[in-house]
Amino acid sequence: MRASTLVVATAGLLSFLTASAGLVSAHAFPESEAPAGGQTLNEPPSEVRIKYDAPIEKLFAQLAVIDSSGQNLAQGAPAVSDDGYILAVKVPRLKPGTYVVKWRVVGIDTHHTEGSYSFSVAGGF
Ligand SMILES: [Cu+2]
Repeated sequence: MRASTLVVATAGLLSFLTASAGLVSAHAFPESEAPAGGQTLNEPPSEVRIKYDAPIEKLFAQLAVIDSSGQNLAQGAPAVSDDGYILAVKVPRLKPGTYVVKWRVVGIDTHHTEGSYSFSVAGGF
């Protein structure tokens, strides 16, 4: 009983904090990623895509897909959707292995955010 009350209170506080932060700034953080961080895919993806929780500036968006030898396999500059929420870049057919996605964006409030995560492509048969 007490435990569930605590969970509800914590969730309420978190949403309050999130709402407050949203009023003060619009730092852009990933809302979802495809492939997702930690995911292992049987079929290699044709692109890497990140959806942000706030619009980003097209001009400063960076997205790299780095293989185990340190090479960036992203094909050209990443594209930003018209509404500014989605950053995506094409990749060649990825071999089995683990890839690190590194992103760096500037929100429309001019604040920059950055991060990285990895995903894997399953080994051959
Ligand atoms: Cu900000």
